[in-house]
Amino acid sequence: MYQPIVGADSRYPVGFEALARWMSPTLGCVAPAKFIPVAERAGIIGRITQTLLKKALEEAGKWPVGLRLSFNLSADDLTSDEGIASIVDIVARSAVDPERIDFEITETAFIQEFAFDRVREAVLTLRRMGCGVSLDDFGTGYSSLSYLHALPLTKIKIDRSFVTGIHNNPSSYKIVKSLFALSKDMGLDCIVEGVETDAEMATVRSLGDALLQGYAFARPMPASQIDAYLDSAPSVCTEGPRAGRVPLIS
Ligand code: G
Ligand code: MN
Repeated sequence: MYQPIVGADSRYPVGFEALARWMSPTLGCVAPAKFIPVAERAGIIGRITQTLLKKALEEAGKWPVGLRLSFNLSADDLTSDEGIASIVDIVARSAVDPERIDFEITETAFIQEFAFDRVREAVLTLRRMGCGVSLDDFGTGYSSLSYLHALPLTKIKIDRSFVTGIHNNPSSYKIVKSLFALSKDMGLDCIVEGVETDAEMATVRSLGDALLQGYAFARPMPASQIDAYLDSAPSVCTEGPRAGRVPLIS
């Protein structure tokens, strides 16, 4: 599935995050939070990542060239030599410019201490290819700031736990406000995830011009619905290098 990420001011989609779903014949639709950890323990996450990344890049190749793809990586992808080599290979073979891709990583990638140097190397490799790297679920781990300090990241994604009810929760409000300032000072883009209601949207927008994602804009959708979504979404970006409508190039 693909969920749009939009500009706070324009609500213009700037890209989509690819989200894994497993349609099981017996269990129905299984959420990634359930099956990804199982796939990691079973040692098959590398193959799942490869399959999903190929599919996502194939789809992204049909989008207007101004739109980016965000893709979630798991700890194993970042800490095994084959994992990162296969990702580099898939990106290199795809028709999508690496500069249009953001890889999302979470702190769980660093749970084992020995993994830190490997993750750093992996992030550097992705950056050298021209890809962006975002720290996902920012603020929920034990040492988000250490990772922000030590890794060459390009974006942070503020976790939805700080966004839920932000309009009447002063500490959420102050945390998000401070994270906006922090990301700006560090030259990082900032994505606020999990924006579900108009009240949350209005409060987040009052804090600055970040990128937003959540049910308030669009739920994750199958690739087949993206064209229709782009036709109905705010389609004229008035600011920045993509001002004006970019035609589909499929
Ligand atoms: O960890 P990560 O941020 O990548 O997780 C994304 C998950 O959150 C996806 O499974 C997606 O379906 C879900 N999601 C996306 N938007 C919202 C939202 O506005 N509210 C909630 N509760 N979940 C969301
Ligand atoms: Mn994510």
